[in-house]
Amino acid sequence: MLKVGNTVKFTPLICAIMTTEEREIEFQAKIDNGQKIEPKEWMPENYRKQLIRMISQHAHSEIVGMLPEGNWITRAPSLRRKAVLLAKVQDEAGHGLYLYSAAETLGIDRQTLIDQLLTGKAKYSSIFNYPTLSWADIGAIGWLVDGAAIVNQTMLARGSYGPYSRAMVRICKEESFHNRQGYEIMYELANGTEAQKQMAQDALNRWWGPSIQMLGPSDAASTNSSETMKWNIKVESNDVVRQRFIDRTVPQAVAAGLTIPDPDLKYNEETEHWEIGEVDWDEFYRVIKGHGPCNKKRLSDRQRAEKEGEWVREAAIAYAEKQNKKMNAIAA
Ligand code: FAQ
Repeated sequence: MLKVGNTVKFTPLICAIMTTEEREIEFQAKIDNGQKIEPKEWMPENYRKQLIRMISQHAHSEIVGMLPEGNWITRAPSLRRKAVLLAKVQDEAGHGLYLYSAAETLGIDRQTLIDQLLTGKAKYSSIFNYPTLSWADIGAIGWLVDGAAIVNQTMLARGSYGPYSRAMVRICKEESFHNRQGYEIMYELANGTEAQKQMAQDALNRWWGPSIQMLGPSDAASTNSSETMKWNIKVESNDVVRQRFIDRTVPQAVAAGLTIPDPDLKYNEETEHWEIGEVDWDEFYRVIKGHGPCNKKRLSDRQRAEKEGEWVREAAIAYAEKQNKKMNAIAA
């Protein structure tokens, strides 16, 4: 193993005669040294598998996540709100596309990933299996769901796999805008008429628990963390990220005049953290096993969209082939 400045390097000749065990040691040294891993570099098979699992799950979440918000585009209360919501939903589609591209750098094609979603083999975030019952739910999603996503993803931006960590940088900037628009909706409702305030509080009551759960099971129950953290795919644990989200969000609720729906919530002066009551992990596991309020609808909506979009994909391929032929004829 050569160390040049702060970089761990191996010559191709040395790599060719290294055993798998030696390669794993070299790989771990790069990770521990804070180096990014790029697509063509050697990586343990499980590192590749873990990344494909996580990145594709993330991509599917962005795409399925468009559905609950899309439900309100035609019913947004003003033209400004409609334009903002349209832009947000469009951003989520863009995030899905970057993330599928990042997953493809690991040697899996997009259609395989999409088929895994459509057949129910791949997971997507638990949070998108809840209905958006009122306009305030759009505020709650931006404030809480994007808020939780940002806290998680700024951590993932420090992760070891180059294409994924770089995708996180841009995604987080856009999520920041999403988060502010959501908080603005909630703040205005909370400071509006009594009925509007109640609508905002009701949305917070329904979305708080699922937002806490979406950051993954407790560290003790997290089955992938030992691998994902050893390889810096995640650089902080689920509970650490969750605590940061809680500490950031509780004061925002107070500032808006809303009440976090947790009678056990209290501030610990010593640790300087907000402590919450029991998380409903039974609900979390029920939802990720397919028994949440909207799991069936979300999946059938995506299956229908795939079928209805078939002619667009066929037309795009036919057009690309035609263009290629034209270019080849010019070049000949
Ligand atoms: N939902 O061992 P761990 C967004 C599964 S994007 C469903 O702790 P890990 C943007 C997990 O897969 C939101 N399943 O797992 C937006 C594993 O099962 P498996 C999505 C979950 O990976 C906003 C099992 O439980 N973000 O919101 C969930 O080390 C608004 C054990 O868990 C990402 O995907 C869950 N919530 O840590 C869009 C970020 N949590 O796969 C539209 C990338 C856990 O072994 C509108 N992912 N599971 O069968 C991550 O950071 C990680 O995967 C964690 C979980 C932190 C979510």
